[in-house]
Amino acid sequence: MIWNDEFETLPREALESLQLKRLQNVATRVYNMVPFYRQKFDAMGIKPTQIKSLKDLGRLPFTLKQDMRDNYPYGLFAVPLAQIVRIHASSGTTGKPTVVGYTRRDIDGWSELMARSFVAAGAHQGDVIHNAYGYGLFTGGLGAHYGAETLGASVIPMSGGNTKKQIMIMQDFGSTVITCTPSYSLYLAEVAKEEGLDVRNFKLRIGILGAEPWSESMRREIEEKLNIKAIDIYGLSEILGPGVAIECVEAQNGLHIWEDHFLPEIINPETGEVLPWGEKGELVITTLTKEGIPLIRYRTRDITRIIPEPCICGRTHVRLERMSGRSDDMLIIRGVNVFPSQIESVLFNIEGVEPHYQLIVDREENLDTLEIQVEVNEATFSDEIKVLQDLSEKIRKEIKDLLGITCKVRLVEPKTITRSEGKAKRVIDKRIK
Ligand code: DLL
Repeated sequence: MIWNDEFETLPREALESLQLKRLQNVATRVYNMVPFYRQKFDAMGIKPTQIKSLKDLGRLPFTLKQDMRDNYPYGLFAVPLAQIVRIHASSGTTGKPTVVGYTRRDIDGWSELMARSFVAAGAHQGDVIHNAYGYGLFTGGLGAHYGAETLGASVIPMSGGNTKKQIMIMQDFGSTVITCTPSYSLYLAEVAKEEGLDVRNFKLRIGILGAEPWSESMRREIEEKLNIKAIDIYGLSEILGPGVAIECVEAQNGLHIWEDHFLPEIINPETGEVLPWGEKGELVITTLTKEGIPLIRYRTRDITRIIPEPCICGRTHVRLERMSGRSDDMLIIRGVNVFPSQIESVLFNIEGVEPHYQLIVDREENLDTLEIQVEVNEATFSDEIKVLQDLSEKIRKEIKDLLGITCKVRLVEPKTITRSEGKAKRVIDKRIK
């Protein structure tokens, strides 16, 4: 099923000419309305009228998260505040939040993209969508909510937290779709089990999971534990919120980015050089239709590649490979680049290990150290010491083989690692004071 047949299956040529028209339009708007962009364009000696083909995108300036901070709170808005009907913000770890504003048309556009995303994930009218993304400044809750209503499904605005109640509602209300972070979906299953319930027997069919990096092995774990199809959804507040890209249920392999609204590029994060499609690097997105806060070549810091091959679902929009993580989450341990998701895929393929872990990075006598704390299941935990020793040795060896780094493994008792209701915190880097 496709929500917007006309746009989702546009032949490549028509899609690209639409993109060019929209790019020219957005460049003109930001040049006229946002002093930050006018200065940047002028400094680079480029006028919006000089954009003649999509290749000219490369002549436009990048936008960084820092630029949003520098223009806090409304400096990058391209319309007067009187036309903004919604404001969201992403908390970030340091300093002021990044603020985004939506016009009425932006909200309509976002709702449509979320409706498209739900349908791509296999949801439809008649579904009961249990929305456990947080409502508030975070875009997850309201973004999914409006999309679910636009789709015509019945949405339960649960928000995050209150896990036992979530489970009761999910069971009693017959929720068929769950929207939350992947880590929270596993937590829900775990708490249900403690309550003597098996989520596998609920009516849930689909999980639309995102807002944090996760691995293919974690997907298998979720699909098994909840008896659902787990679909990866990607987005970020700066660009839209949830619904920038999503996997289709037909292929479950790569996330279609809605190219009539977003222009993706992949760059080398070190040099800023644009890489050919298919190569891995940092995702850069230009918004083509947003009015409130259009962004030119926004550097997402997320690492992925573009999959240009056509998809079996019939959508013509390219796919992004599952995010490997953020370039700023990438750990450099004794010079080796490591993404937490790589460690996750090792852990989740090992028998006896539970899908809850944390990575502690530190420095001892000028040498980086990595400790992996991972929970083991009850049965394994009460096993003999020898069994536990063999298990941690196995993990250590597999990490060494895959990533070439030596680590310390600490097997911990079930349920000792803090559970998150939103984005999981996987890394504690003690080197950063
Ligand atoms: O997390 C929006 C969202 C809500 C997406 C609900 C999906 C579902 P922010 O809080 O601004 O917005 O965080 C955006 O989260 O740059 C990525 O690093 C990460 N992220 C989001 N989705 C995925 C995903 C929302 N599917 C940041 N896989 C992004 C990996 C993801 N990382």
